[in-house]
Amino acid sequence: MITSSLFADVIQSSQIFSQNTNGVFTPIQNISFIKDAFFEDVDAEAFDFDLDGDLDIYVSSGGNEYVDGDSSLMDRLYINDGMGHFNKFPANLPSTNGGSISSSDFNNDGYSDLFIGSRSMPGGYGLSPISVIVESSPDSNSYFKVVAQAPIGMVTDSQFADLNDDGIMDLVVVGDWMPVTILIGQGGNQFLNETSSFGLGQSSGFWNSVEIADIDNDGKLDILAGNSGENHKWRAATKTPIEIYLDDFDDNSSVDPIIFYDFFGTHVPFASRDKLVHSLPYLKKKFINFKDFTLAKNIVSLTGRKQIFETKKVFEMRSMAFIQNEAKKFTPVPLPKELQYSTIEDFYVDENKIYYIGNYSGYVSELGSSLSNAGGVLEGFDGHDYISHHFLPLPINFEGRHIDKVNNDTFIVVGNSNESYLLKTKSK
Ligand SMILES: [Ca+2]
Ligand SMILES: [Ca+2]
Ligand SMILES: [Ca+2]
Ligand SMILES: [Ca+2]
Repeated sequence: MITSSLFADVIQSSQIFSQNTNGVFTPIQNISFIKDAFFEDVDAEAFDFDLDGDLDIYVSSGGNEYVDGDSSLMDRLYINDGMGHFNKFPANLPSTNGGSISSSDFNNDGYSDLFIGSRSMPGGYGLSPISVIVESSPDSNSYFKVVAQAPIGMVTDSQFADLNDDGIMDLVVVGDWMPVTILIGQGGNQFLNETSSFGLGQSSGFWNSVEIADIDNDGKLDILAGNSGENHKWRAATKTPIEIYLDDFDDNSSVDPIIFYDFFGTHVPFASRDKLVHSLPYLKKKFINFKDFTLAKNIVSLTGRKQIFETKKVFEMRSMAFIQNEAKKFTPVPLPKELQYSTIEDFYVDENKIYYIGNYSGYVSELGSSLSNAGGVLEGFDGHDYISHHFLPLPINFEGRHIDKVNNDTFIVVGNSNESYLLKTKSK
């Protein structure tokens, strides 16, 4: 019988290794299926597409080398034959670029439906690609029907849950340069963006991961959101956000993202004079030397442009808990300091323990790497205090992307390369 865990399912079905009995963690050999499904910026979701009792797997594709609509970006659906063999299903699926997949039968017809979040537009960093909500109907010719689409943001993760406890599934979506976004289900295939009314209008961050759980055990669902953390060149606060300005500043028909951030109380461009002049040659005459350049305190004095096509802000760099209160608003609570040492890429909540994994080395070189905390376990966190924190026994530079429970005392951590680890909790 297939369990509810994708990882457990994949491992059992592929018979990759027998149960680990001695070591604390064991590297898993190169597993083509996991590699296929989980390389960076790509997500997979297990659900029973054909209602035959086993889990099938939907995989989103990605890669910045492809343009939108490229067949390499087409998502894939693998049907489980019940014996653990997965066969590619010949359906015409959306072509997304990275992002996040989540499933839930939100319209209650028995078939699991999907949110397919897209992360980026090739060649258009900062712009929001289209994400879609699709209704699954295996009996029809099209198999999947797009019921909603919107350029919601640069999506990295998502999760369905009934946040407001009205019996209808809701959806939480996070990503880069966007708030923790709340889409409240209205019944059928309708969702309404209620981010602001839930108090999250100013929650924009570089969110990597989201997990919904009742953190403080009061019966109302709360949100854990993994961000860049505080060990980062950039700082952000409500009054001093990081800003990205998106426009075709040199009129060559491509978008030029320009970032400003707060450097010890001064709003400064992130790119150096040389880099900016290289991408926007018309600035060369304006900023002949570096001293001229220090006078560029905002986008208007830098570019001379008063109307900007699109501006996005980040107010929060810390990984956070958002605790739902009686008034159906979320109160932001920064996670303890150990969880701010690095990016947080995934969470797993298990009774009163929050497992998390992190690290990220893919930033542009000016930002350096975030490789100070591969992961840990936070025990007894109630939205204020916690009982203990332990680091997971992972290599310090390991870049985990997914953590999941395999069985009672074993977790699997999948990395961004071929390396993955099994972690066994110590028996007491
Ligand atoms: Ca199935
Ligand atoms: Ca459905
Ligand atoms: Ca609901
Ligand atoms: Ca709660």
